[in-house]
Amino acid sequence: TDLPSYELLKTSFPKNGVGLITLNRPKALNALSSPLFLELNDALKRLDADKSIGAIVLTGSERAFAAGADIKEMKDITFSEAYGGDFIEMWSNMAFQIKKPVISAVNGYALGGGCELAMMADIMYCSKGATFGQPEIKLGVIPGAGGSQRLTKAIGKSKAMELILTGDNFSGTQAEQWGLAAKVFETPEECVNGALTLAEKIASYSRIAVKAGKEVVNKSQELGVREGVEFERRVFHGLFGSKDQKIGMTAFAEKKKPEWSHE
Ligand code: CO8
Repeated sequence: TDLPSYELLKTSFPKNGVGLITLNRPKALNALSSPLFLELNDALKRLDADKSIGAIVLTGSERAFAAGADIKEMKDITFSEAYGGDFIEMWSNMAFQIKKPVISAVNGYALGGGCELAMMADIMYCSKGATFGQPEIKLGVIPGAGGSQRLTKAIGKSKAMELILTGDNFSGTQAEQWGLAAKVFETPEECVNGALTLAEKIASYSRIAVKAGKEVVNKSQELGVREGVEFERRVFHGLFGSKDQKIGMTAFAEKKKPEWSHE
């Protein structure tokens, strides 16, 4: 596995089949500038295409996952520039183009676009002391990278409305209680380790089955139950054309450990 070296990201491969991306713009608390997003999208795309990788972990520092979109970069843009240039559109790549599971490990501030980026991941882990929020209302705007949709789907309308219209922060403990995060950890280090362990487990399964699992769960966010169940069944049927379905079920019947072909 070979990634180019980035200016605003660190990348590493700390466990089997796992790519770790660490946002690395410490002086601006990982504020999400366009150059940072170009690098993030490049790294995600390369890891997604890399056959040796089964899952991706995205994290920041102990102090900040990301303190939001870069306010200084966007403060002077006009409507024409925003609309004409599809401002923010490329921020959605992680949610809509990456097929491998992405796990966000959130420590410190995850505000505005930082909270939205964390929510774009397939699974979120956080530490108790993480600080989440959608403070855009305080800047005279609203969430622009999916916050109003993903937060509402995750925690319900009344609470999401309250948070988005007040700009109030909430903690990692609350994020887990409300179901926004799948797990909460005592410390930032445990949070990142927990995410890496989870990623390694996912990467140990058939890539093709994991890809299908991600696809069908995500469809549940868009389809009604009946259409969703029908979609799931089609994908399930399709897996009987994969080598790994034969490998997995044969190994079970023979009481062996499956050796996945990922095909
Ligand atoms: N943009 C640009 N610079 C930032 C940002 C940001 N979002 N957040 C922090 N910084 C910079 C500060 O300006 C400061 O720089 P400098 O040293 O040059 O003055 C440096 O980071 C350190 O920050 P502070 O000195 O403020 O650190 P504190 O510990 O005092 O405070 C806070 C930390 C509370 C996190 C504070 O920095 C803060 O309130 N930041 C802004 C949070 C915010 O409002 N975020 C939402 C931004 S709007 C947004 O995200 C819209 C989303 C639209 C789409 C996004 C797509 C993903």
